[in-house]
Amino acid sequence: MTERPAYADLPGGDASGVFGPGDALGALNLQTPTAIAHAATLVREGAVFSLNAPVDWVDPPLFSREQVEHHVFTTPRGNLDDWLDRYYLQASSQWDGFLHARRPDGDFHNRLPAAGHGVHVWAARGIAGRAVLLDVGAYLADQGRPLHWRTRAEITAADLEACRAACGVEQRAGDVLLIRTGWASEYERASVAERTAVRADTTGPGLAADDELLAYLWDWGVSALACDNIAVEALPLGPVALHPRLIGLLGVPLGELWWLDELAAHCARDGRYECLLTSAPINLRGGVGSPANALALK
Ligand code: UVW
Repeated sequence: MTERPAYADLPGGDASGVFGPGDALGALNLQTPTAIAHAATLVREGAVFSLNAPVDWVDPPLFSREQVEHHVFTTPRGNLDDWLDRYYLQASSQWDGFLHARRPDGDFHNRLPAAGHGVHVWAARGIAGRAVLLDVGAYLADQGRPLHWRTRAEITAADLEACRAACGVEQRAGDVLLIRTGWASEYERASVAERTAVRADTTGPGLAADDELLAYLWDWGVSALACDNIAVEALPLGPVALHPRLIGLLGVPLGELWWLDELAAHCARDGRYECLLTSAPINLRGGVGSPANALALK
């Protein structure tokens, strides 16, 4: 791979063409065989963590989605089979694909037509590599700046860097960055009334949508980013949102609503905030998003 330009050298923060004119993998290109082989060396105990909340976990569903319905039927040979009605692919732990958010100028990532994208492109290769877990919620609480899951707060590049340094974990190109805000833990504990209130008002903490944040992620070489909150970025959105720039301009897949608690607890216990991560996006031609199907291994 040719040398990747620094964020400051990307015109307008646009990574179009960096990985080639027809490329639909974006930052996933940084998950090179060398990076993946290194990530495999991080599996030392055989501990496996599912990072997937249940399909029907968010209840009532957000953003005018309807609740999934699971049906089971008996086949003519007497076996059981099942199907889902109203299975919104982005309703629980999921990836936003490159069709989910356009660039600020309305094009899709790398200026490809819609037909050039789709989660099937990612499914064909899979997502794998070293993941770094930053438990920013715990870190900021220790600093006397706790996040509240129903209050808007911006997590800055400086916060991420301070948390990373405190964890003693290095940056490597190709890393999948996992950011725990604590939102998912609070949602898991919430009453029906509190969950219903979330559907009406999704206000909550998330990443700041500014150039420092974009530069931090790009210059690190983050190949994908997943958080335990609703939309990665702070809600409600500010005047300039992160999605069009992270997905549309930089080509970084965004994971939302990931379940990171057991992994975070394990990292806190052994002091190792890195692991092997695998994720198998659904092989859906033209898919806009995908269930995460993500595992962390240590
Ligand atoms: C935004 O697009 C801001 O959020 P989501 O990915 O959850 O739809």
